[in-house]
Amino acid sequence: MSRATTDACSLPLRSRLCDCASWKAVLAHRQRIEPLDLRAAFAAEPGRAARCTATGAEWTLDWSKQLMQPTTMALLLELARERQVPERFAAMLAGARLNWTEGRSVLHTALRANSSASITVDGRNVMRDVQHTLHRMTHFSDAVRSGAWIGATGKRIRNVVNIGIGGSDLGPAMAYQALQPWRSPELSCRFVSNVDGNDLSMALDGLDPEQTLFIVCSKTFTTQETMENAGSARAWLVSALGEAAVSRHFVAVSTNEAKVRAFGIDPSHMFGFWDWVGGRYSMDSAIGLSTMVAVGPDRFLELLAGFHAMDEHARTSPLESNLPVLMGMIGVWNASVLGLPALAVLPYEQLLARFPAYLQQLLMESNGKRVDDHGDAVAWQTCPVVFGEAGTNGQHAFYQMLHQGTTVVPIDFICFRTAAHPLGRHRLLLNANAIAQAQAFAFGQTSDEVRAQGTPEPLVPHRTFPGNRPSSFLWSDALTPSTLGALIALYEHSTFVQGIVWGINSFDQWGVELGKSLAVDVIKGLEGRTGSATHDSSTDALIRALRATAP
Ligand code: G6Q
Repeated sequence: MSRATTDACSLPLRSRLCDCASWKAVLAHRQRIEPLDLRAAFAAEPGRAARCTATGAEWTLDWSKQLMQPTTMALLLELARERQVPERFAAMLAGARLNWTEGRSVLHTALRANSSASITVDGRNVMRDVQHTLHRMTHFSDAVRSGAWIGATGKRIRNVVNIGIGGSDLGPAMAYQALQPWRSPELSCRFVSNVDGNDLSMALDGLDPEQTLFIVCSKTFTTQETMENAGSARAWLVSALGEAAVSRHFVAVSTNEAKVRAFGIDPSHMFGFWDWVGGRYSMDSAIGLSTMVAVGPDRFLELLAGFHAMDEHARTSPLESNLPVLMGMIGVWNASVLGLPALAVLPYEQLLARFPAYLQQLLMESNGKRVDDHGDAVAWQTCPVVFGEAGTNGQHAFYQMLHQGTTVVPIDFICFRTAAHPLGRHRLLLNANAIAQAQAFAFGQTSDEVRAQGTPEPLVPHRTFPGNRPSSFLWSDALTPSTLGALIALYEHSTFVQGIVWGINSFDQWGVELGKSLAVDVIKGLEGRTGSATHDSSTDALIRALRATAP
């Protein structure tokens, strides 16, 4: 995206999408090009794959199998321009308060910016704070990895338990799995998030308290699940090693020093971040401490460099070859113009098995919104339902529906040319499956082709594949800390692009609040502290049924 000044945006109010000439042009275009047929599109344009392939930050995107005609993307990019996507992106990088419903800047890009950069929020250069925290994380990680940091009884730390939830869990848990080839064999990490005690019990199973370090990750340090888990973990440790051991076995990642201190963690063992880092955009902040301990500071810096490479690609590339813009506009086309309700993310890489879950939060918490900046209900579909599974497991589970079901589900395939493991033909077979699946989704198999195979007539409809199921194919040479960072930033920024086009705030999450606040009263009910019915009849009946002690 070209450089622009923050002045180009008048925050927070934007024009309504439905008033944009380019949006009307996109809708009119859609009417003209129905029905969309990928076999015909490929036959008519031999260079389609080359035209619809772009590269940046070690990633290549082939979007030729999207349901688009040769002129479609140009119209979508015109829409991106009219919505001021490049200007808004520049404003975000510069610290504008794009998260206007919470009055916050959106500066996760500062977490991986060059140390020499100057990014100012309220007159303070945040890069100094970022570098200071990175330095402290490095020092601490080195100490744990080398054995210089010892537990209360003098033993080395062998197990790290990350306690957090949502943005304070999904990123580190995903990255720990993705970066297994780089993790220290001397240390293992476990992740606890659910308030269900089974989660903590399973994580603690077999651990030696003397060799276990807990990292309590909570921006607010008030989150119910995390505080309950941290309290129980603390009790587990204290029962084995005594109260004095807490300071050697607990550290915190938070913005809330007072609460961290009250929990009994020395603030010198607290790693800070800032209100301009949203939870689901925080795995490259101190929330990534478990990642750094596992893979070491050098690999963590490579991860950050990968994020930054994609930030730079997004900032400097023309829209026509800008991966986050292309992916963002493909998502707008599929969800809001074609009305397709879901997105399947299919990493053909077992190390990315947790990536779909990570993306569910990133995309659905960011853009699962129904009102625009004006407070008006939007008249188009915003965020799709995101789901996925590592290939090839998904093929033997839900692909049947993707191929022949009544709902068309767009797909993102993610692949790597090489594997970190040395196992024979496994990678070749894996990638062959990914390529063939993309082919099958796009082109299907006509009933005439099925007949020509000698299929009995009654079976022909059952063995026919409609095709025209759109997909993008994202690939890189190898999964490394750097390509992982770039991949995450790619989805962060394509999510951003969509939010800007839709005119919604991608950075708040008010939709998670109601259930939390209602739970306060339900807890009282389950504890038997409310007498008469105060809820609807269903809620009251459920409280009576699930009360810990029968009334
Ligand atoms: C993410 C959300 C949310 C948050 C969790 C944990 O963008 O804000 O998922 O990360 O609710 O919050 P704490 O880190 O404050 O415990």
